Amino acid sequence: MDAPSPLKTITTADKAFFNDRGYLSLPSFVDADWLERLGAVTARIVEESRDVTESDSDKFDVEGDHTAENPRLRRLMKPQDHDPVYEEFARAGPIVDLAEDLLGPDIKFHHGKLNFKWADGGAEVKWHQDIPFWPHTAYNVLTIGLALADITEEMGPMGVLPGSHQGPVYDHYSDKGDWQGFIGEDDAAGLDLGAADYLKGPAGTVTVHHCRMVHGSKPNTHPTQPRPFLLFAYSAADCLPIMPYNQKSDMNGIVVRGRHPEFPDIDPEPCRLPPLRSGPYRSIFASQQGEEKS
Ligand SMILES: O=C(O)CCC(=O)C(=O)O
Repeated sequence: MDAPSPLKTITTADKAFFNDRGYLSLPSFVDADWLERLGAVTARIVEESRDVTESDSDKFDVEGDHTAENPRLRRLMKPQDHDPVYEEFARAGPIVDLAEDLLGPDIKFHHGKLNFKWADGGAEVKWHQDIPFWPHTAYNVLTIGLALADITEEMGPMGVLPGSHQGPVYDHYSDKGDWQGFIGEDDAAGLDLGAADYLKGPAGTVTVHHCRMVHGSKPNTHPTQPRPFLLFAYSAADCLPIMPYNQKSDMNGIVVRGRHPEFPDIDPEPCRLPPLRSGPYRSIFASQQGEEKS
């Protein structure tokens, strides 16, 4: 008889897959009760966005043609600060057990976002890795995504390049030395983008990607359905952010599982630092599209 799994949410084969390929896609991971609660809050947030006329740096990132009659959200920033249901999910939802299975017993929260990618053209996310945006002392960092609605091929599902977390950390600066927030053409030409796995699935599907994973997504071409994808990043607690947080949040750096470590984990391989920000925070959508201000 097989020994009982020491893991709470996944099989040892899932964990081996994550270690080898750098990602997971877990259909039906989140139950109907959580989906209903998160869906109700999200519907309320969309209603609230009707009063918004332009993006701000704290809550709403909207497309240029967002209006009260036709809301077009790109992102709700730091959802954990804007409603207790998102906060409860980030602090104590089933994804924290999943983070523990992959990172170990002591876990720190890093940041959260809800990427809407609106219907009928919602923006692409160019190929990038996460860690150059928020370097840590080591690479035991991952992001967990939850599909709040069914995500089909035409809705711009997140694509991951299997195994790329074991490759280099790419430069996310332009040839002129400006921060661009995506992997430049020359490096991208060397990637086998045809091997990308696009993580589709019914509402409740959870994805995990390692902080060095090369990933991105195409525009949402569905005529009517946005693609609400809730993302929370966690690290092993001894893996510490090197730069200031991109956004101030009540949950920045809190230990959501286990305890604060005695010593940091320090990986000898450095990651080029992003620039120190002097203006308001801009989302990845704004920075990749070269918008002056979000
Ligand atoms: O929303 C997506 O498809 C990708 C999200 C992502 O890579 C990011 O927000 O950093």
